[in-house]
Amino acid sequence: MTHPTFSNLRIDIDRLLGRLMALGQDGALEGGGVCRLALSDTDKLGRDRVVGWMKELGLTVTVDKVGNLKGVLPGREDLPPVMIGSHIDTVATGGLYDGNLGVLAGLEVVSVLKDSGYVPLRPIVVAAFTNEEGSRFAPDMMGSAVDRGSLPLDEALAIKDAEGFVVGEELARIGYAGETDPGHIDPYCFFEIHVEQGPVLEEEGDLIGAVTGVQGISWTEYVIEGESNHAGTTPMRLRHDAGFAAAAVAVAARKVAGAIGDSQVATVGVNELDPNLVNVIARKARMTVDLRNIDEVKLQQAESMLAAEIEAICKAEGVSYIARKLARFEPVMFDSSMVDLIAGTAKEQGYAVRRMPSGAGHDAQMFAPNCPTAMVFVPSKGGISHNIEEYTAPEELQAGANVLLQAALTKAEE
Ligand code: HGY
Ligand code: MN
Ligand code: MN
Ligand code: MN
Repeated sequence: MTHPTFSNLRIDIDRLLGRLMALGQDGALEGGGVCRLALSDTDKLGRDRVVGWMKELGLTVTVDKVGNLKGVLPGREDLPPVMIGSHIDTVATGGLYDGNLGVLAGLEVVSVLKDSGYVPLRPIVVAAFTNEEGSRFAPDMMGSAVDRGSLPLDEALAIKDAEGFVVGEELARIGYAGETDPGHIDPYCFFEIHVEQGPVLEEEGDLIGAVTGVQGISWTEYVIEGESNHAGTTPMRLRHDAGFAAAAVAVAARKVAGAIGDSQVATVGVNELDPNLVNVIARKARMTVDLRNIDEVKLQQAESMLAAEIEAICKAEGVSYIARKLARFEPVMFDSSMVDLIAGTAKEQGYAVRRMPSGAGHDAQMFAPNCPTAMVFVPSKGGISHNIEEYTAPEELQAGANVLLQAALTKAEE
């Protein structure tokens, strides 16, 4: 499986940890963790730092029109490159590893090549995609979706956050409205290493996940309009309570997940009431529902079941609602030969490996329809992520990055 010329190469875990901790300073939260929302001032700090490292490594750096960063290390021949990518934006209660590991492990691969003097046949590209999280600007995976053509650039640049800030203007404000056309590099193949963000590897005692595919994602925002009124004087029969309707929708989403079963998940992550006062019946509720399933047909079933529930809830309460689709990605399966490569490389290095789907969305899912794509998972302590307690042990990071190194160099010699 591995090539004699590079099978002895290994990553430097102290250097990788050093970069992870340094990047974790950009948007560091008081009690630990990181808040580096896409296109915020802290995202700029992180971008500046990563671009600095790319330049130190002698990479040719490009910033495209949606702010995707790419650093190119030439190969022996000018062939379609092996791309290693992920994201450095985080959710507001983010950890040190989600996304960041994927970009910094890519830089670590480049550092190992620089140290060893080994030049692979194909160029290596390290990419950091804009707004993978989608917490501030929906949809998620925005930069990689634009890069792969599944989201039009102009549409992305016009998207607003809840406060009315616009993607294109925020990119310019932080100095990352690049000149290059997104998607200017079509990779030979794509790798993403990522923390699992779930409990499976830890519970099963496996060290490496050879990811088989990524769940489909359906994000919908509901703005429910009722009638504000006095909490004490308004008889129950006369209420049009947007807050109650929103709560009933959350219960319905949970019910739908139970009815569909298997890998179906449903989350109400946003639920804002207006005027949000103890003695006022809410006139308005803005909420979101995140539905996911690895099976597209079941995901569609979940969407239509929930739609029927919401229609009935709002009718019964005498409130109106507007639904707005924030994101919709179909499930993807990764190229089986790439999954085999990850599993085989991990086994060769003596790591317990399991094939598994990803519950979280990833930039890799945007590349899967275009080119052979693989993901390497490493365990998340307690299955925790999107939480400041997110943690993966150094030896686990080291194992995952070494599997990435060997797998990426194997492809770079094809
Ligand atoms: O929502 C997700 O799964 C990813 O973290 N954007
Ligand atoms: Mn991520
Ligand atoms: Mn995430
Ligand atoms: Mn990802």
